[in-house]
Amino acid sequence: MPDRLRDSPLRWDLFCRVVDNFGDAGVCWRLAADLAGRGQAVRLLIDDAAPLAWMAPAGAPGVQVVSWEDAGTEPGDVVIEAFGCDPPAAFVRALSARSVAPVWINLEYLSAEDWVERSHGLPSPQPGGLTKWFLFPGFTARTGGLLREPGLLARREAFDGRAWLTARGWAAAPAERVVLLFGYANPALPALCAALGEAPTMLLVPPGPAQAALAGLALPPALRVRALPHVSQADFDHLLWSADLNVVRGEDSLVRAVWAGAPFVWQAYPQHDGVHHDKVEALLACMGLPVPAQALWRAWNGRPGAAWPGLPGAEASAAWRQAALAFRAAQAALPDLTSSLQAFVRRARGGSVPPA
Ligand code: TRH
Repeated sequence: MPDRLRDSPLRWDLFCRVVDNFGDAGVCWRLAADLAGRGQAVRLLIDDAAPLAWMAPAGAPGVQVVSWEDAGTEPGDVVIEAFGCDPPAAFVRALSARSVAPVWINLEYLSAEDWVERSHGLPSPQPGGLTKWFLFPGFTARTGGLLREPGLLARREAFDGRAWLTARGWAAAPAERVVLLFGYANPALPALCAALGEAPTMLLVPPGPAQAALAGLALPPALRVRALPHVSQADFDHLLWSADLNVVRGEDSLVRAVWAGAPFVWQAYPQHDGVHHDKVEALLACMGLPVPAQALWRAWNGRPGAAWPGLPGAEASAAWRQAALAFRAAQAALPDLTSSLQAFVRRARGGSVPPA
């Protein structure tokens, strides 16, 4: 393909359906803004734009937020449906009416499980002679990688968390460690609070089940809870960069905790059949965490039979910090998700991906 064609900006239609929580909007907004930051023209078609009011109050140049009703029937060059959200039927019919069919991608959920590598890049034939491609984010070179905007790690490196917290009016005392708690409802919360209260701690808690539950708990004197308002995604990153320990959940905050480079505990989105425990084990298997940190992850995720282990001691904590930095470095050495998507689209438009 001539370079001129390969490098010209494309029009991307990114469909997002907000199912629950904030991850659907959060992942899609980050991808939309990252694509636009790389010169692409993006329509983010979202069925409930309400979370964007606090997540991205300033919007982003190059991203147009559109409701599903206004999707129209003139698709761009690339159509991404996030998490199998099924774009409107009239829009899908219009895909095959274009002289060059758009590249149609289903961007799937993040998981470290083995099957992701096998499923990444698989085509699925669709009516009208179209192909839908299944692309997966992930933690290995045989997946699409993680969202990582250009310059992110340099910005993180130059960031002074304590100064930022003070400027926001959330200053930590010099002796206090800073912990961010973003989680689902969790019966282990009292045990975590007791463990955190063994040393001076400022616990930053965004709105949600943890914030609500903490209001009714008797807390140890050394544990100071700060209930936060919703902040923008950029400031959510700043919170993660300011903390000595991050407790995160879902998909997007997991990825951002990786880039923060501090020890973190991940709570998987709980599923009734318990499959989230497999996701936790798969991620643990590639993170190289010391055993006490692994035990904490399992207990925080309510793994059957996992007794509450307390927080890792000094030696394990130091090993945990090293492991967090090593994992970040390993992930940063892989292509980021947006670059992977762009490379895939270039290959698809050039006819060099395997046919369905
Ligand atoms: O909200 P989540 O639990 O979202 C989840 C997961 O994505 C899960 O896999 C999916 O199945 C479910 O949604 C439907 O956690 P997550 O993924 O970390 O998304 C939170 C987003 O909210 C993230 O982009 C950060 C953003 N955020 C802010 O920007 N500001 C805030 O103040 C807070 C609390 C969050």
